[in-house]
Amino acid sequence: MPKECRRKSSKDFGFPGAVLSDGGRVERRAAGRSSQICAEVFQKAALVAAQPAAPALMHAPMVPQVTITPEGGGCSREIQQEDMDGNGDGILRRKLSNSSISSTGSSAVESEDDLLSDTESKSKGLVTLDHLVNTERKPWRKIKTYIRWPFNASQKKKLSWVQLAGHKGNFKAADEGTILKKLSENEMQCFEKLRDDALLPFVPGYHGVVENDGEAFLQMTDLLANFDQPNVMDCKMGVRTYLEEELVRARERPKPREDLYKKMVEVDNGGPTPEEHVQQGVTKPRYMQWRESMSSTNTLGFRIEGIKKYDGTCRTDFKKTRSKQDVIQVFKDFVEGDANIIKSYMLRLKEIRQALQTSEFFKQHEVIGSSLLFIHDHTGHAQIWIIDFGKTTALPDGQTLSHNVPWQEGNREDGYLWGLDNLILMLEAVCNEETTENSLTTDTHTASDL
Ligand code: I3P
Repeated sequence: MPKECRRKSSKDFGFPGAVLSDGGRVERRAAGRSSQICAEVFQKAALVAAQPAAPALMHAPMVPQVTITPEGGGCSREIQQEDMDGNGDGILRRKLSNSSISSTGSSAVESEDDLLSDTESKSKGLVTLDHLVNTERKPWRKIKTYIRWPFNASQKKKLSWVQLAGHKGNFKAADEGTILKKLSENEMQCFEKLRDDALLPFVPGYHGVVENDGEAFLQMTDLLANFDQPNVMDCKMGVRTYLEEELVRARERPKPREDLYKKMVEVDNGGPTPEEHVQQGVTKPRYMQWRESMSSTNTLGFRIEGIKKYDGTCRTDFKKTRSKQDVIQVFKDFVEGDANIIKSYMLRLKEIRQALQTSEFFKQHEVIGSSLLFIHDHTGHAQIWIIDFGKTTALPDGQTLSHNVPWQEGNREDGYLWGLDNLILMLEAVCNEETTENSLTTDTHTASDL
């Protein structure tokens, strides 16, 4: 193993425990407060216990394509499922049935923000970020990850931030080496459970819940703190980016959103259906499914959300980055051809995969909308973290997911492992200049090969 790889272990980072260190403003909340939400989530669906299976081939579309058309006008909703074995001929169509999943109200989404427009969300008083710079020049609006951005040694005191994905206004500056993320009951529960899990070395250090300006936040380790002019990439994992219950909600109470319609049209005017063009709105799951099909989410089980380079340049224009070649090219650009960085990333991904296989948390949760955050700098330091658990939800007691079988509504599978295997194969392709698109599509790697 190259030295460069060996020294980039998770031990490079501290993982503080539960003790809070935020002076008088710190206040721990009783974990019991949030148990109600999960209890309700547990009741929502009859799950199909998935059988372990080898990951699908790279070229096999894994996720059923779900089309939800607006209510009214008698439009039907259909699932079109292509089978996993890559034949491409296993088209299955079935009507979504409300009986396949029950809707019991409260959810991991915690509010109806999933159905609200940006404006509506903002009106709910989301906090704004201290020290956020140049926000008006950022080309993106919805971002998921804020991270502190150390420009150079002499400017270490001066805070700046990177916003790569997620909800604007969800983060705040905090004590040295930490950041505050707006409290999500769901995410808090995940971090609490992760304290004793095999995934602990791969998730941001969690310092508990703090109150700031009357709002509750999760205090977490600043993942960029130990890097010098880092490069950062956010990859959203899984074949599905919305919760099953979001489908149910949209079906029962469709709420076409104009902001999502506009985002869709901006990328592809042909995206909306004629009906959606007329109403100038699309539902949230419809938008999410469209995003999944335009990007590599459906076909590879992950997608690139955003990249911030050491020189300050940002890219979030990956909505149509779908093919293997395109994804590989983005990775090549990201590491600027540095094979050692790629090797470090591959090693870390394999460590993550190993941990996922032994993780009780992973077995027992549907992991939706979580990302892998890639960070490296010019010193060769490279790390990957599992982040964003806002839509990661626990399964009912005794039920587990395999994370590498196709999703069908009701089984809650997320395709996380399948996507991770594809991601590892992509990085191997980047490492190996000789690897071609053709060899990737005929690759028959399985999890045990990795
Ligand atoms: C957003 C992205 C986010 C999602 C957000 C979408 O689309 O899919 O993951 O937030 O929904 O608008 P895009 O990447 O094209 O900007 P959640 O994951 O929290 O659902 P929102 O508009 O309801 O916040």
